[in-house]
Amino acid sequence: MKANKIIAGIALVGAIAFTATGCAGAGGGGNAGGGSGDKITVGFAQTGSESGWRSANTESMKEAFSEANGFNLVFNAADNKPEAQIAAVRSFINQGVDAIVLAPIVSDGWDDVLKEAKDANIPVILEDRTVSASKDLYASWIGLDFKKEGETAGTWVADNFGKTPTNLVVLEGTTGSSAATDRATGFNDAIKGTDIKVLDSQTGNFTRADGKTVMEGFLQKYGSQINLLFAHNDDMGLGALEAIKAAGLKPGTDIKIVTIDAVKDGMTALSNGEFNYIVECNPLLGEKTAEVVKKVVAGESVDKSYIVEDQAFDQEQAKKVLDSRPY
Ligand code: GYE
Repeated sequence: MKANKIIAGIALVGAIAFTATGCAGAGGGGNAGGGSGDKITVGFAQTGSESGWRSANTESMKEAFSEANGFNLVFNAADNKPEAQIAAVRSFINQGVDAIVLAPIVSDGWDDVLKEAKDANIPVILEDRTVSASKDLYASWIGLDFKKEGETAGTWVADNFGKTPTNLVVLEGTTGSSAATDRATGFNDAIKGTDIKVLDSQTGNFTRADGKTVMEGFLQKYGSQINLLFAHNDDMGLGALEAIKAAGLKPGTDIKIVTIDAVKDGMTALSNGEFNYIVECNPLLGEKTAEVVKKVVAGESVDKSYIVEDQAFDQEQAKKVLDSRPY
């Protein structure tokens, strides 16, 4: 499926636009095991439940991989512990599932277990984030262009604040995750050569609690020198909001805030003037992933990657679409 545009304001799961790249074979498969009649048994190794984005993603996956849709889903959430996630994938291999869907917490460290899956003839489909392992160790990736998301955020910041000296702090996502690494790269490229100075940049692990704690530290250290916050997701920005308010400053005014995801709480903060800009990251990947898994298991060819198109919102745009947001 090829599509280059997303219709603004769409509220339906089925209306997500994808761009697909590189055609690849099905990468193994065959309805080898699972022992559940003609249903496809899928082991899904989710990261954990760190954010609003993650909740929406899990829900979308569970809905798509339902029994009514012909699946028997074995769900695991690894609490953002990479070793636990590797163990979950290994256990799926031992159970002889028909396919494994993996939302990798971090990019590195997957080579061995992906080889084990391949040797067992169990196809692996990546969802959300990517891995650094060789592309022939997985059949397909359904995800997002994180670098472009970072670039979009950085370009907005550069356009609006790049010509006056501006002090920026950054709340990074999970260290070693492709989402955090690529968003940082895209953002840093976009603000290069501007008057924006990065005072500090630390991980808040994509969570509200850590976003708050790390922002408290930034405020203690730099106080009102901070003009701007870039948070790699809404949740860390929302945690930071609390820290900023507690410090007697006005979020969105005294400290401008740019985030990524566009989940309901983030979009509400944007509509209320407490955030200034959000780049969307669409979590509704379930339907497309289920479609790809079915094809791979049936031995049909699929593209090597399916990338969801994201939008971006300023405060006025957020007000217009807030009520129609599906997550
Ligand atoms: O932005 C964040 C979540 O990998 C795209 O993970 C995902 C990121 C998302 O925890 O909120």
